[in-house]
Amino acid sequence: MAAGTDESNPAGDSRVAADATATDPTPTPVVDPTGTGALVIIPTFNERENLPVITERLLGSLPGITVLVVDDDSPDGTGDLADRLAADDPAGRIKVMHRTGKGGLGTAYLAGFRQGLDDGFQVLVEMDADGSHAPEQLSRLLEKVNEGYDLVIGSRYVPGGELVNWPRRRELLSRGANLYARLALGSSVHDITAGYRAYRRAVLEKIALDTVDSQGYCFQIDLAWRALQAGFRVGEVPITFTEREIGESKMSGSVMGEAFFKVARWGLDHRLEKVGIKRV
Ligand SMILES: Nc1nc2c(ncn2[C@@H]2O[C@H](COP(=O)(O)OP(=O)(O)O)[C@@H](O)[C@H]2O)c(=O)[nH]1
Ligand SMILES: [Mg+2]
Repeated sequence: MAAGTDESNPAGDSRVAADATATDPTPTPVVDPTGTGALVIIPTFNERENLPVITERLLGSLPGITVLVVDDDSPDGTGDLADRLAADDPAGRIKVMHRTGKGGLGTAYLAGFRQGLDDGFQVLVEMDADGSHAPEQLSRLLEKVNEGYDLVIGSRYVPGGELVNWPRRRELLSRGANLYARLALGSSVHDITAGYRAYRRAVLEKIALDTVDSQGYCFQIDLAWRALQAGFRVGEVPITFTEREIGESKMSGSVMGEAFFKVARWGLDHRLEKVGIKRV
C-alpha cells in the first residue's frame, strides 16, 4: 500500500465543491472514446529518441486525439523532428510550437494551454515525452473527466498506482513532497506533484494563468491548488509511472526549495482566510 493513501477514499476523489459538473448526475461527455476533443501537450527539450515513440503510442491508442509538441529549440534537433512527424501525419493530428530557448516546463505548458484554449479544445492534457506517462493509460484519465471531474491527476500514490525503475532517492523526495503538501495545504490529493493530468478547459480559463510563475514540481502543485481553491472537482486515477530509459532528466534541485516556501505560504494564507484574515 502506497504511503499516504486514504483507504476510505480508494477512488482518489479529492474533495470538493458544488460546481455544475460535480452535481450533474449524468454529465455530458466532453471527449469521445477515441480522444477527439482533447489536446495532449508534450513539452520537449532534447527528446529526439523519445518523441516518435510517444506520439506513435499515443495516436495508436487514441486515434482521435490531437498532440501539441512544445519544443524549446532543443540542441539535439527534436523541434525539426517534430515538424517531420507533423508533416507525415496525413490527419494533421500533430502540431508543433517552437519557442526560442529553454524556458522551463511551466512556461511551456502555459503556452500550450493558451494555444489549446484558443483552438477550442475541451480537455487539455499534460504528458512528458520520455515515456514516464503511458499513453495507453490516458483513456483512464479522460473517462474520469467524462464522469464530471474537472481536473484528473494520473496518480502514483493511490491504490493501483505504481513506480517502475524510479531511483529510490527520487521516490523518497516525491513522497516527501506530497506528504508535505498534504499537511501544509490540508489537501487530500495523494499525488499533487504528478505531471500526468487532464484539465477541463473551464479550469484553465478560471485560474488566471497569467499569474502562474512556478516551475517544475511547484508548477503542478500551484495549478492543482488553484483548481481546488476555485472549487473545481479534482480526482485521481492510478497510473504506472516508468522512469525514462533514454535521455536525461532536466529536473533540478532548486525547484524543491521553491515548492517548500510557496506551499508553506499557500497553506498559511488558506488557514488565515478561513478565520477571516486576508494577507496582502
Ligand atoms: N519545452 C520544454 N520542455 C522541457 C523543459 N524541461 C523539461 N522539459 C520536458 O518536460 C518533460 C519532463 O522533464 P524530465 O526531464 O523528464 O523531468 P523528470 O521526469 O522530472 O525527470 C520532458 O518531456 C522534458 O523534455 C523545458 O525547459 N522546455
Ligand atoms: Mg521524466
